[in-house]
Amino acid sequence: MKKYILVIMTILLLLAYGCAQETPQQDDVEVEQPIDVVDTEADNVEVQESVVEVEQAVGPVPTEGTVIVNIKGFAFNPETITIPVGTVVTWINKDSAKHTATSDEEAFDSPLLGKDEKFSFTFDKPGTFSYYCKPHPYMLGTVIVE
Ligand SMILES: [Cu+2]
Repeated sequence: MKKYILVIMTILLLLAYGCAQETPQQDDVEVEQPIDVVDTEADNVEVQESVVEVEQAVGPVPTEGTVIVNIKGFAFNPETITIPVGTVVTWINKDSAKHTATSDEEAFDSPLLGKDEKFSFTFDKPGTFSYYCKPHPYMLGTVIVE
């Protein structure tokens, strides 16, 4: 019987390990779940189901889409974008000068972005979001979320 438990434990460890490799962000969840169901063969089946569930849960992060706004020549490009709710906007600074993307209404605020640095924000509410660059307040942009 002890041998049997050892075999199951080994299988579980392998499962947990394989899972952890695919989804490194969710280590805790996957490793903890199998541990309290080690007793019988029936439980072994349960464990495999729960591993599958976890994989589904951490599958592709919801990406309705990503829109890139380049910061170049002291301007946001494109200056105005219209996106559906749930879209991720990523600003990429292409200038050697440092810039920010800072919401007028404090909905979002990037750190100072150096050259080729990025900042992403998910727009999960509809509305019109005006923003500017802190060091260069004449740099203006608008995100319209529908
Ligand atoms: Cu700027």
